[in-house]
Amino acid sequence: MIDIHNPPPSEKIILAGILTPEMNKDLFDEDIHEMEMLCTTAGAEVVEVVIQKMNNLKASTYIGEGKLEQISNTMKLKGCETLIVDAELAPSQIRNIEKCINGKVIDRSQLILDIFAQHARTNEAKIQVELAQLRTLYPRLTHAWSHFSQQVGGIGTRGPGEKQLEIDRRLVQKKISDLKQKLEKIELSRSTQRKKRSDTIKLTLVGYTNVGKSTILNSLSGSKVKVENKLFATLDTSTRRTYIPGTGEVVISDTVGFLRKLPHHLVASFKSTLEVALEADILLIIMDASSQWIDQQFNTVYDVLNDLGSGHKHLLIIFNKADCLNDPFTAKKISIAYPDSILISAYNENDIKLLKERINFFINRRKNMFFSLYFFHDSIIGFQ
Ligand SMILES: Nc1nc2c(ncn2[C@@H]2O[C@H](COP(=O)(O)OP(=O)(O)OP(=O)(O)O)[C@@H](O)[C@H]2O)c(=O)[nH]1
Ligand SMILES: [Mg+2]
Repeated sequence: MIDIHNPPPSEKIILAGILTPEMNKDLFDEDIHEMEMLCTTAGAEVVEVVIQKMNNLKASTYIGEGKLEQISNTMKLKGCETLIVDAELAPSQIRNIEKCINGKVIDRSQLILDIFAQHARTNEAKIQVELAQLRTLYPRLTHAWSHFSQQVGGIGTRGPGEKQLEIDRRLVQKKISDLKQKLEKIELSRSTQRKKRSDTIKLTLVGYTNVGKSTILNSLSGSKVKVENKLFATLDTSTRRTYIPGTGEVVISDTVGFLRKLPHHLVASFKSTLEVALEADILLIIMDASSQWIDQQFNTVYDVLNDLGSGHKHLLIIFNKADCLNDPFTAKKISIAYPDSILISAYNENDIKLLKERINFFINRRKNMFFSLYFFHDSIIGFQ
């Protein structure tokens, strides 16, 4: 349990990334920038960022040995005990790097899982995070087991070490299936609640993390969902009712934010939460207008929605943080690239009024489209 009144001193870390010729330099820079934000969100202080350009990744240690020696020296000099690597590392790579630097190694998935574990508040979020952690742990146990049996292998060598790992594996499997059952129960009671609201129009806010989804939910509905300048502040679906002039009462849900290269175990565990997006009549995709990586972030959101099977939904794109734009060209560029979008600041009352008008217009246009399709369909039937 984290004591918020006496937070632990921040852990000093070194962040490392490898740039190979086939990688896109812009995306790589975005990854590193995101990793720095993730480290800060996790409570770490990034003492140095080390980038190594390599033609090929090193299979055993991912990073070149010379670079690891340099990292190890810097860690000693600056009093760091942890190296965070911007990659998905195999368990053997983690072990090998740890040996070289004589310190702790964390990869991108572990870092994100750690943040999720810190931010989980509700029972459901805690179960989802634990499930993702166990799913990540499971192959590491399997690996340790196969590594052990390969080395020792053969008749007469099946000692307690192997048995212990088998027991651990079985315990993890049992725990995973228990947690899945608990989640299914929670999901069942949520879907019963959702059925009760089935005739009300449902809007869901989706988007990259830290773009202002919860702030917009608060501004639209007058609620006080937690807002923080941190990645993954929201892990649970908060649903609020609000009134849209011209439309009437609607239900709006907030969701967990997306990130490029989210660990797939995490996406799998949070699937039920994200499935709210599937049930929405309209998806409000929130974007950060001040981000340098608008297109990449939009593509990530769109890909996750497609994976969930809701990419075809009615989408209204909302560019938030208009107050952070320093030049008029960005607004112009956005309006050309995303012609049906709206640019607002969640903190500007007038913008929120305009947003409600746009939502009303969007809902009515959708209704009209539905009716014209219905009559078109009817007239074809009548013609036959
Ligand atoms: N300047 C400015 N800041 C904003 C605006 N909207 C939100 N923010 C800030 O952006 C940060 C993130 O806001 P949230 O509402 O927590 O973002 P989120 O998308 O819900 O983030 P996660 O739940 O972490 O995915 C907070 O510091 C907000 O105060 C805006 O229109 N302008
Ligand atoms: Mg949020």
